[in-house]
Amino acid sequence: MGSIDEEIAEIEDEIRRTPHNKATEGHIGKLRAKIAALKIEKEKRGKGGGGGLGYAVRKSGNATVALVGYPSVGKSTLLTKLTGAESEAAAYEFTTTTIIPGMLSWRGANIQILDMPGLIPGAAKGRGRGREVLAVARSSDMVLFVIDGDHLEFRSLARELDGAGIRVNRRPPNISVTRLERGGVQIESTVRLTRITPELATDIVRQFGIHNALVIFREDVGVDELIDVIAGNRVYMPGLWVVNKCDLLDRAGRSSVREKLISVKPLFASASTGEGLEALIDGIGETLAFVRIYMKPQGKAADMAEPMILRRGSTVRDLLERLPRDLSANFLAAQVWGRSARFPGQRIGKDHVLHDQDVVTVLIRRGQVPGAT
Ligand SMILES: Nc1nc2c(ncn2[C@@H]2O[C@H](COP(=O)(O)OP(=O)(O)O)[C@@H](O)[C@H]2O)c(=O)[nH]1
Ligand SMILES: [Mg+2]
Repeated sequence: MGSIDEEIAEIEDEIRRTPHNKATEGHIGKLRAKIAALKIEKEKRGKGGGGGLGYAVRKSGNATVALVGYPSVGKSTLLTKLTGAESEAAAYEFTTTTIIPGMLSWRGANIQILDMPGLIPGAAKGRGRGREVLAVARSSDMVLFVIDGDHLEFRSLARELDGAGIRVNRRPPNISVTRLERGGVQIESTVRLTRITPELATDIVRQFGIHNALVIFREDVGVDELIDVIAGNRVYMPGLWVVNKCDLLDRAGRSSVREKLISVKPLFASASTGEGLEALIDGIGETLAFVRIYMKPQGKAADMAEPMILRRGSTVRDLLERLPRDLSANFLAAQVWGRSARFPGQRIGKDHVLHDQDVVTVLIRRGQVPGAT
């Protein structure tokens, strides 16, 4: 407990009491910015007590997926069915939260799945070890939301993650904020802004203690997006929704659930009967969007048997991180064949974005002897 928590609670209370309409929009926006600024302040002071990162879940495999859902929807049963991981055997404990990892293999990629204690409403505020669970979700690559026919409050589940700065299935807003020495807060935009006025944007920037800055909006976004950009500690990741226990739903039940969750297009599965699990695994793999990169040692044939697995959007730099150190340390350039190449064997640098099934040769500085691989 501290005065910052109290201050935040008071402002949240004020937001609840204020009727939401056009006339109060600006005021509420400023209050939300104030809360975001206070949370940053709290993190700075708290360090460790603030529920930030630092929970030692050992990530392994090519990507990590966090199972997120209310208690008893079948997360642990799903983990066992998907990965064969026995909860008891694989359990490891830190603080009072137990995170159980399992590993799934999908088209050559190893996907780590983390089973976690159920979230309860208020988790983002620290209820029910919620902060620890959210910290683990934050450091994952994807969220798998698990719900069942009795727990369809999917919006509140998503809101818990949102409160922890986890943005699921959203892109980082295209706004740049450049701090300046003087000149006040200047708001510019390359598109017409319909959801925020320059005056309100200025007020929000100032709430964060920034008094001189150039802010450029390159898309038509609102207060929340601006706050996200200034707060800066948001993470963006894909998510997928699965309605477990579909064996308990008859046809009418399923269509009513599908109707209610239309905005998140859930998959249906049953950890008990196994129905829908194959499709769920494909859904997870496709959502993670892997690319396979085949390595071709200079002057030799490419290794088409064991690709390097990266995430879509990865660059040569990301690839180098996964290769033996002597290759990255002596990197000169790379050559690429495949979809990302303008012509076969194109010479590329570290920022080049690789595509699925590209073939890559790493060229190293003269005089260096390449090691194994
Ligand atoms: N009918 C049915 N029951 C399930 C299914 N999956 C899990 N359960 C049951 O739901 C209860 C809670 O499951 P558990 O995996 O512990 O849920 P968790 O709290 O989300 O980890 C257990 O009694 C499971 O046997 C399913 O697909 N169908
Ligand atoms: Mg469980």
